[in-house]
Amino acid sequence: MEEILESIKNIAVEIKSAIEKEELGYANSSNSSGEEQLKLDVRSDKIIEKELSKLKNIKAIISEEKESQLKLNENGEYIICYDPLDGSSLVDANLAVGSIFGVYKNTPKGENIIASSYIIYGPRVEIVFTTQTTTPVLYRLQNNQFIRVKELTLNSKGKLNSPGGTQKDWKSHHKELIEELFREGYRLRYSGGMVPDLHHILIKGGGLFSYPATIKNPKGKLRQLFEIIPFALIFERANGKAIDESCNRLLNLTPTHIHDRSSCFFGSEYEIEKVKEFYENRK
Ligand code: AHM
Ligand code: MG
Repeated sequence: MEEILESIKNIAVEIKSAIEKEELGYANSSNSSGEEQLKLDVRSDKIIEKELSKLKNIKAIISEEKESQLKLNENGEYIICYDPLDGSSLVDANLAVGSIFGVYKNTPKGENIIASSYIIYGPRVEIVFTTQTTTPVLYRLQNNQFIRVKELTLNSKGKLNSPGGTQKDWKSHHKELIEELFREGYRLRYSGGMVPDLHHILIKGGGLFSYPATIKNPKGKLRQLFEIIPFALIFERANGKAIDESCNRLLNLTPTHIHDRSSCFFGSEYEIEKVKEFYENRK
């Protein structure tokens, strides 16, 4: 695991530099979900592929920006699924973006994730890394090296409400859930980047991030292997909870295709109980 963390540190430095120096704009290609790729998506994907290819322990990598898996070492132990630059369309607005990694043993699915990590490129560059048995640790880039800052744990109740998706497409019970949290005094904190929005909740000690199934996107928007399952491990290891609209643990998700999506709710204990109140027996 140390090796993978070291590799993620190198990736963070290289992608940060690409974000600062490289030209924005489209790459004239689209990914397998049919979304137009930005030059920075392609560049970040190449940086991660190059760094992870150096590790003998990696059997294959699966990227949000690639159609299928890329085999690396026949005898490797791990499969790493990653989103190279999540929220890349926010770079032109100079908002924070991130990279997300899930380390899987055998078939990539919720119960096989053994470690996960994300990098946040904001005013500062930081990494959060966790394994199946440890508490997530925050590292910060200072003077060209990453220093360990602290462990991240959530309180049983938070104050932030981070509701994703287009509001006009929300189902009525979802709208009621979000309104109930505001009535209880929760504050709106939504940047449109999954990494900074979830990081915000982790740093402030609690709250709810939701990206529901909507009328337009009946399976939600966010991808199971690259985005949802890695964050589910981080939230559970930080004493939080992570469930889908059927109120099942996101760590029980088994995708049938590598680019499968799911509804998702990440939060501390109190907010996830609220989700259950509004979602149980209603879809
Ligand atoms: P991307 O992987 O194409 O960048 O999309 C994922 C992003 C997430 O970071 C964020 O939570 C979500 O899309 C925001 O979607 P919306 O604008 O519909 O709220
Ligand atoms: Mg993404």
